[in-house]
Amino acid sequence: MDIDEWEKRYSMAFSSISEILDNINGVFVAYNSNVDAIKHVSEKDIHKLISIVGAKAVQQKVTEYPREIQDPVDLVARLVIAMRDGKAAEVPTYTADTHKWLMDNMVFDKARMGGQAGIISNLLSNLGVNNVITYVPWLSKEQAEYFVDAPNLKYPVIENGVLRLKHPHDAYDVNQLPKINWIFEFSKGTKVEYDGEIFEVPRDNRLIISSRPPWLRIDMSEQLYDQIPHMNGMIDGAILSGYQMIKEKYEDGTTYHDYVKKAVDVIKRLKEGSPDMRIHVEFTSIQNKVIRRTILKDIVHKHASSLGLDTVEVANALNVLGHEELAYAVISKGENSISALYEGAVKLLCELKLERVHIHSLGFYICVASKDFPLTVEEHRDALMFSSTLAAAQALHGDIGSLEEGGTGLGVPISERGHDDLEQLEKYLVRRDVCTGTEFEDGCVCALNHDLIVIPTKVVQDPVATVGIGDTISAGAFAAILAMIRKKGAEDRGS
Ligand code: 8BR
Ligand code: GLC
Repeated sequence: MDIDEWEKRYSMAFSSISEILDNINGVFVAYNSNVDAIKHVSEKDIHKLISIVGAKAVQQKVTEYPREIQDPVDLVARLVIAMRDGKAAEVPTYTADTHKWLMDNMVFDKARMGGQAGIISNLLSNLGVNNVITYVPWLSKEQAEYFVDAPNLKYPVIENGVLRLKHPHDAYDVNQLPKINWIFEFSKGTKVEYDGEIFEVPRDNRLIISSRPPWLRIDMSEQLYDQIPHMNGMIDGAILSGYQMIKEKYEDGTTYHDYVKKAVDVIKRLKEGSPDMRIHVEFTSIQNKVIRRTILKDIVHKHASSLGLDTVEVANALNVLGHEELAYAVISKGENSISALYEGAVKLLCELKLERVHIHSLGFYICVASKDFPLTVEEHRDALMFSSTLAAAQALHGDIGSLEEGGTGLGVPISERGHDDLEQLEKYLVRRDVCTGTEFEDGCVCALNHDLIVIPTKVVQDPVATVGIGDTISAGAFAAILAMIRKKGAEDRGS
């Protein structure tokens, strides 16, 4: 299908999903909201940071590839790596000294709602979803201020043993401290030179320094856990994220096993009495491989229905699931990377017993879905086009204040490069007899064991920021899916 035809489909998909979004009763969103301190890193900034900590020390640390920020050299080294590769990454820091050092040596440009759950909650609320029940275990006063002031955004509290839904502004804990992450955004073309090394940033992206204070727990009070079934009638699905914060061991003797069990129990409770409840897990960059593997094998496997991730995250996931070669092929720059991405998506779908895997990349999305999912490939495709439109709006404005503003993404052209990249996948699939070229053309493939949906996406030339676009894509598509399932359910009951 040529780009003009795709553009037409995009408009139709956006308006048809917009019309039915309010079919959704509600969505539960947990666990991670935080404050993002965003700094756009210029050439001057990166050279200043390198000179403060010393170019030789940075070079040494770049080869060691720190997976945790213990001191400023670790931080600058990970920033140099992220800028060199143009890849997104999130690295934890367990010491408050990192934030202090950054405050002493940098000035952030702006502070915004951060955390996958925080960003998604505000997005769904702004899109007008009837009930967005957001939950963060560490709701501080400062954090609460970053939630949009809208009546459809609600926070669960227990009063006299009864579940009540209040706005986060009326539900925070006065004694709770905020979690503040640093986001370093960098732009394509930025030149970096140090200790004999020289490179140019290959694409816009960001590095996240994620603060992990000792009180951070992916958790829920017993009382709230008991009351979850009272929420179920109000929601069609849940979007869960933040599991990356689970630690192997805690100072009080508990371990990741305790928190994984709690996480799974919450999902089971959400599904109690609502077997059709759909659970989307938004994956992210997880440095600790034990935790990464556990999240996939013990939380996502069998419990989640849908998984959203970017290409680096696909490689990371495949890596801990024992598919090192495929993981390597996914991140390689060669022409096989797109077919490896597809094969990786199928592996995740089957091995993790999911209904749907949505991979987003710059220029195209690939989604694989189980054959018994209650939507057609065309409907899946509408969900993807809806989400790509939102992503473009977010890249344009930095935020999406309303469904109407989301629609401004329609004005962003579809990436020709993304459209061309898909040809590699087409050749691969046709060669393997997975589909014919004609079937691939419109992005809807009904393969033997799964459905495959691929779309070229809209890409903004100079994005305001890239942080949070992945969340917008996954949440937008998942909301569209929930709306279509609801609509179908209503039609089936009517007929
Ligand atoms: P993560 O935050 O999960 O890494 O996802 C980022 C996603 O944002 C990418 O997969 C890509 O699809 C999208 N994106 C980026 Br990065 N830059 C974009 C741009 N300029 N326009 C539209 N989408 C973009
Ligand atoms: C992660 C980060 C958070 C950021 C978000 C964007 O959750 O911890 O700081 O806002 O990703 O996707």
